[in-house]
Amino acid sequence: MNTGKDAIYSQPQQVGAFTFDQNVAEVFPDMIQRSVPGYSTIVDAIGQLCGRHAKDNSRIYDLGCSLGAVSLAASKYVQAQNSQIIAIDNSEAMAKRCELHVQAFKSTTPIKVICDDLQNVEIKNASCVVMNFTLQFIPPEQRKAIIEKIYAGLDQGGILILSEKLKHDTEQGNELLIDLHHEFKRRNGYSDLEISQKRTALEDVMRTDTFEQHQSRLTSAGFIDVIRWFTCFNFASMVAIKG
Ligand code: GEK
Repeated sequence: MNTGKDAIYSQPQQVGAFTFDQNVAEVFPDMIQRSVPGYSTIVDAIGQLCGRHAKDNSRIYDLGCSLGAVSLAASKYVQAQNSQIIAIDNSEAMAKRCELHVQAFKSTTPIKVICDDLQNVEIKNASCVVMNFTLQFIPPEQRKAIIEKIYAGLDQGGILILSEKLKHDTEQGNELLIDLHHEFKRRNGYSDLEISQKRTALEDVMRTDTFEQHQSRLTSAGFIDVIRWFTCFNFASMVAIKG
């Protein structure tokens, strides 16, 4: 029976590469809540940021939407007239469940769910683009082009909200932040086996950058300011502003 509790790595197993499949989609709210420090705070604040920046007749993009938490938070706060939220995920299991959540919520700002690679989707007339823990799953060599495409699709004064797990630039600092994060997971009920098997599964799938790498990529693309508004251990969220 599925209880909604993440027990995917609770038994010893031959660990393969992590994928956002049906098993993950079924337990995703529990998994992300127990794994990402400050997740609920981040999602709600992203909704507020979208509320402040969304303009009439513009689009808000939620790239790598999973089950639509950010889209639903944005729809709670956005007052702009004739705006639309576009939620994109390339996992069919996620996009299907996201559609169900969106239908159940009945938002005043319409939310359109698209199952596709975010790189295939045109971004235009955007006042806000959100990547909440998604860029880290894109192969590093493709990240620059994605940030440039987002910049081009944003209206003047538009924002990109980018949340990521970060790598610290000293080995000692990095180990400290990893330790603190693992302790956070232990306190949320994950065993050492679960933590270590998940780490193995993510090894080649999630490759983290340092804050400085993100900042320099964003600035090179044209963003005039990068504001790091949330940090807890090795997790951070930033807002990049198009002038
Ligand atoms: C949340 N934002 O709850 N195109 C589209 N989607 C992708 C791609 C891609 N190329 N690569 C990965 N994804 C969510 C959480 S989870 C983060 C985001 C996590 C999708 C992938 O299918 C998954 O649903 C999501 O990005 C990353 O606020 O699990 O740590």
